[in-house]
Amino acid sequence: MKNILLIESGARYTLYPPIGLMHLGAVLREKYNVKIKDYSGREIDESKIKEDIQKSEAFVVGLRVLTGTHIPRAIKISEIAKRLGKIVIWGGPHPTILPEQTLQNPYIDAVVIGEGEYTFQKLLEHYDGKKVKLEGVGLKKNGKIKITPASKHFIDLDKLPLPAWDLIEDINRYFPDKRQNVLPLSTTRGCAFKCGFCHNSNKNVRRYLGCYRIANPQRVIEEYNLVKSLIKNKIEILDLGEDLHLVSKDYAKKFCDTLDKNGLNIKWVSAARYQTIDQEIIEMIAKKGCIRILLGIESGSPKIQKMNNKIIELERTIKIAEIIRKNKIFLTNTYIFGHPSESEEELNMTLDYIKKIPADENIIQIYRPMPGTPYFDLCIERKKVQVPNKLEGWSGFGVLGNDINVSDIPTKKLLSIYYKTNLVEQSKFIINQQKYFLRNRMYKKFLKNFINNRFTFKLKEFMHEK
Ligand code: B12
Repeated sequence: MKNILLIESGARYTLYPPIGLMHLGAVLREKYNVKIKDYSGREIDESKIKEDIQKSEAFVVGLRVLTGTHIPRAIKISEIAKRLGKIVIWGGPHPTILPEQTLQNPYIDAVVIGEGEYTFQKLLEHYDGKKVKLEGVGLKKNGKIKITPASKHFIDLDKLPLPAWDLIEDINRYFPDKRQNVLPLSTTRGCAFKCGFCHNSNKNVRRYLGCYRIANPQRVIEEYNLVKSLIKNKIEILDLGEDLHLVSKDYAKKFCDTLDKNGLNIKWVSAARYQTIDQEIIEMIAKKGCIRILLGIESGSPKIQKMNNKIIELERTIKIAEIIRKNKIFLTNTYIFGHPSESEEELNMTLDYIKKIPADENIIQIYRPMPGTPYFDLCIERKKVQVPNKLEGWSGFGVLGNDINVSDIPTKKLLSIYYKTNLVEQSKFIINQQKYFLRNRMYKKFLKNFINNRFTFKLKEFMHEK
């Protein structure tokens, strides 16, 4: 069996398990010796990378890459791999959206567009000298870039092997606390909705990743048991805060019943839309361990909501938010300030909304143009962003401190409202969170949060990128 090395280029200040690579590794290990390296949460060190690649004796080095801070790191790793004579293949959100431009980089031989479980296998067989039909990939042939059509191979999440948690090195670093660790799980693919700002609305994502799917909740139990058996500390919370977890009442019921049937009494965090939940669901999930839910509101202006493809009915939303809090589920609402074409009057509607809808936490972000989304096209049309003509040009996208004002609100005003509102909201949140830690005698968490809260995190990220 030949060796392959999968690398999570990651971001300097975000340590997160390489879920996408573990999903791939689980399938590929049937035919290859797979190694996974995760450089997230640390500075990249060129000599260490060189050593890792050499030691792996891999014929292919595959990287998972997001738009933004991942890019310069992934280019550096690819350059090192290429110098060592490896075949370099990129996958993940960025090359999925921009396969051609990614391939213009001299250190990248091929890209996988969208889900990789099936198409990557075929690509590896191709590089292994076999004659195969390539689908869902881009590659260079005689110096020319070729993009193949999408694969028709349907990926049934319930038929996939469990993610290869055993292939990651030093698994315990993702679970550092003795008792209070969070296990992130990915049980969905695609999205049932099509929001203007979201990656899931991209045509390549929809075509090459396919429709919305959610795995049978029984797999959550199996994955939890697997990770539990591999780590030395305890898991306290399951994090299902992916793009869209609680998609329907049927699924919510199935999820809760599965936890029950397996006798798993554990806390969990979810993500949904106001449209997909109601009183019955909330009361049910609260009883079965849901402690926090993330819901997007984004804007208080009916015009912007329509543009977002996310209509929020004010009266119903307030009622739902109240029910969530009454059931002691920590409610996080998210908002975007400065949508494309947003006016000051529309932003003021959002500020009013924030005051009306109860929440334990309001996460407010300035709109950040991300490539391939419907809004990105709108920003180009309105001449608000310049499309980078090289892969390197995407390094600052989505990164704090590189904000581009694409709204109709004067920049000074937008930033001042954004920082002022955030200062109030984040302070309220940190105080609430600290109170919660003290109340529950989580002193270590209290101290850690004191040193490492969102303010200091963002400050570090900002200083690093400057
Ligand atoms: C968990 C998560 C986070 C975590 C961890 C980040 C991380 N390392 O992924 C946190 C909270 C930190 C985060 C932050 C951000 N995130 Co985020 N996040 C996610 C989320 C919800 C799940 C990721 C995941 O595990 N997916 C499950 C796995 C199975 O999917 P996958 O990784 O895509 O892998 C599959 C394929 O892509 C492919 N593949 C992947 N890698 C490779 C490699 C090779 C070699 C091959 C062949 C194939 C391949 O095969 C895999 C299996 O089919 C996704 C949404 C999503 N559904 O993916 C957004 C997402 C990745 N995030 C996104 C964004 C925008 C951000 C932020 C910029 C948000 C912000 N405004 O701050 C930051 C940037 C963080 C950073 N600098 O790293 C976008 C990315 C868009 C883009 N163009 O890159 C996504 C897609 C959300 C969205 N719907 O728009 N995020």
